[in-house]
Amino acid sequence: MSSTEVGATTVPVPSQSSYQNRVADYWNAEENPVNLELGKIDDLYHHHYGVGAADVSVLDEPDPELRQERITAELHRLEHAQAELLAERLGPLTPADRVFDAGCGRGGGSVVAHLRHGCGADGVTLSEKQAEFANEQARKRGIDDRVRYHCRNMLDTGLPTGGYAASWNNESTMYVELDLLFAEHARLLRRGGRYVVITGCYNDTYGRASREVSLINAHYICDIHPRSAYFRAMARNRLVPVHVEDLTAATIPYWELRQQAEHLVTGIEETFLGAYRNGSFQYLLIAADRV
Ligand code: GPP
Ligand code: MG
Repeated sequence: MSSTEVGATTVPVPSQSSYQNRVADYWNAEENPVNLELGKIDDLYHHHYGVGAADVSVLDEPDPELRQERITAELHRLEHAQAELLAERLGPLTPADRVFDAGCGRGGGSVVAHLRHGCGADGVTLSEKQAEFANEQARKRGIDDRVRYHCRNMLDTGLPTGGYAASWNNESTMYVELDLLFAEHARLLRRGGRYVVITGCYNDTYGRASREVSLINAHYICDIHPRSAYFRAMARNRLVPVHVEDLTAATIPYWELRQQAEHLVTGIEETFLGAYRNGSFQYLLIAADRV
């Protein structure tokens, strides 16, 4: 807690906002089977959705227990494909490089980047529990000297200026103001470094946030930005887009399968499908160069 002068009185300023405390509470308490059961398969715990064609034959598996297992594995395969898609866009990287994972969750994305490129990684999350979990996973894999997780604010990381060859947000930008976020990425990235974001954004061509987008905001306690806001904020913060990909069509099969996974649903599945189908919401990848 620091303090600030207002007139003659001194008002305490908390180091973390009440909103950020509520977000941390959510993720400290979160234990959705759709995240934990998928992660258990290969100890890669993701907090994002999937991309690519789904093998819907898993739904026809006659043995009920095996059917659940096969659906779980198929959803995990699609989420892993999304993580690889992002990691591929970070490169080329070498083991001498470090990367920064903003909103790292239980840590899966940093491990995927490390396994693919050999790079070191720093992940940050507001959740103490997630950071501890992720560090424990890194210890179990024997990569804790290379991949580290910190309970910190992605807007104010305290990590070294210019220390990173690449950085990303995988579905975590909707918790922060984009100008503040991109200023921190621009500070952390070396000149010529690569920034990648995968996000759900609302579609400016639809108008303002739809009912479905508002329901998603309420579900996760977040504030989904319009697509346009990303490009404005990047332009203001030395990040120049080099690749933009609309992944909306590629993520719909994941949601269609997840909707039928009775053992894993969280209740938000219909809303995502409705938002994508009525054109109010898009799943987007943007890669940018730090100039
Ligand atoms: C999913 O994490 C992502 C978010 C919480 C951010 C919101 C994303 C948008 C694209 C709007 P998760 O894997 O923990 O969610 P779930 O528990 O639903 O699988
Ligand atoms: Mg999930």
